[in-house]
Amino acid sequence: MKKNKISPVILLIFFVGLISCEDKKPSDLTKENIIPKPVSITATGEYFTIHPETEITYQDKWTDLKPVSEYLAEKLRPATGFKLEVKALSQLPPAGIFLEIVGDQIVPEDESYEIHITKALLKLSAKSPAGLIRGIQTVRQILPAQIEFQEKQKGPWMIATGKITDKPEYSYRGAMLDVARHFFSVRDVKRFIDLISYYKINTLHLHLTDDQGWRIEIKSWPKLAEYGGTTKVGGGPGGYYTQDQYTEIVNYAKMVYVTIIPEVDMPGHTNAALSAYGELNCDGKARRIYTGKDVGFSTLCTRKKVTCKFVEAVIKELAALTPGPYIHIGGDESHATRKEEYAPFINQVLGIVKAQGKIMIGWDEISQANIKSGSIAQYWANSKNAATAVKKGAKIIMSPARKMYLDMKYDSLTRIGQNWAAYIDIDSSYSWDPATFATGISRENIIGVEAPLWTETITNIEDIEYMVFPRLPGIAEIGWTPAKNREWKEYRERLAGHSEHFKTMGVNYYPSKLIPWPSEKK
Ligand code: TNX
Repeated sequence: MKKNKISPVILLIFFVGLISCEDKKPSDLTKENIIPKPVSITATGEYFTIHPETEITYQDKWTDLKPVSEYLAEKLRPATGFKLEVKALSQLPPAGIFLEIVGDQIVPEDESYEIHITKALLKLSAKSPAGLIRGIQTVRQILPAQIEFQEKQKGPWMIATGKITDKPEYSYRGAMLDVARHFFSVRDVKRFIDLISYYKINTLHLHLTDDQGWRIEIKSWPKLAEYGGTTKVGGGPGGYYTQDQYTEIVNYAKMVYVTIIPEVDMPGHTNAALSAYGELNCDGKARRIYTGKDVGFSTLCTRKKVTCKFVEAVIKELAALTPGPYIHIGGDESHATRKEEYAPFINQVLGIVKAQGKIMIGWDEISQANIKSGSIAQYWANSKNAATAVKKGAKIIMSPARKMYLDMKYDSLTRIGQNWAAYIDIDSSYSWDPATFATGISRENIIGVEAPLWTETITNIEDIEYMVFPRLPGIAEIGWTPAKNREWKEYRERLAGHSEHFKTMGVNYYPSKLIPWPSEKK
């Protein structure tokens, strides 16, 4: 009798078929597209899987880890559809996801972290909750991009095994949003925080006042917001944050260890205040509300007593709303201020900020004043100013306009934005080193980098995203990854891999031709 034998060839085809029909399994952790690039990654060639029964546990002796663990669970629940229970434990579990603080005490400013991934356990260790939050962003990036969808997806949810060790180069990694030229809702600002924190940005500077609008309620000077906040560039309704709404933003940012820095720009860029209170003008007459785009025409009357009272009241209320260490006082483009009055005014403001227990930040022009160690100058245009600030002992935030300004067009065809500093495509935005950029400013003088988004031409969150992405991930990497570990050609590939994440997060991004996006985006 002839046996019914299956030919080995058919068997082989069957198995190959089986393998290729299987979902793609990650096996090499070093191949993941992580931005900013971590310090070191080693791969062990297997994979960890998040299951319906996976629990997120944390060391029970640190109550601060509960909200951090909940944050991770909330990020993973929608797409997985799993329960992902969060529990405190006294010791390392055999399986699941575990968050721990290494050492006997929390070191709040230390953002380093380690992720140890084995088949059964994903262990995230750091010296602070902030470090754990940064590590969580890495975990999100090494999961399939579908994890960012808000509806349940098929999965599976696998992560390649191995170890990631990471820490930031600069302690200050910021983004700035101008909510004065156009006003953006609390919801928009929260979305902005979600997106920047995904790339380990840890500071959000809000440009709260300018000629076109005053956007923060000041209870002792109520017309600032009520009148000064009525409109915006181009006219139409403006808006402002009540102190409660502002606190909502501060608390939302705190959850992801992002510090909010409020900026009230003075003595220039103050037409909104000058329209709300006539007495702040030297001639005592209230200015008309302004809806244009010019700069440099307005000034507080710096020699009046009432101006000093105004500054004191505003800084006092702002400081009370600000758990972070910094208050930004602007100080840029004060072309309408008498030259001999500018520096004494900034000196006075510095005293007021200090009296509130805060550190003063100002744009690089403040180097003309008696700033000393403890103050921070934000370099945007004039490297001589910044170098002077360094000589006076101040630290520097690097925001050179021709590299960092997110309102600059990508190229001449960009529909929105400006081009006075440069056209900035992704290569130019990425390929530079803050520590060697300007003479007189070296690594030890720099606390970090910040990318400002001015909004004269930007009116809604879709346009914000279009200007911010995909430049911001590169800027975040400049702040996080040492210059010697960064290389444009390699970065370009990694960024291409992030288009998946942009899509699942619903980010409206500019598909620069310089990036080898996966084919459908070309
Ligand atoms: C310069 S940067 C400004 C802003 C404008 C921006 C537009 C700085 C300190 N001042 O007032 O919005 O250019 O790109």
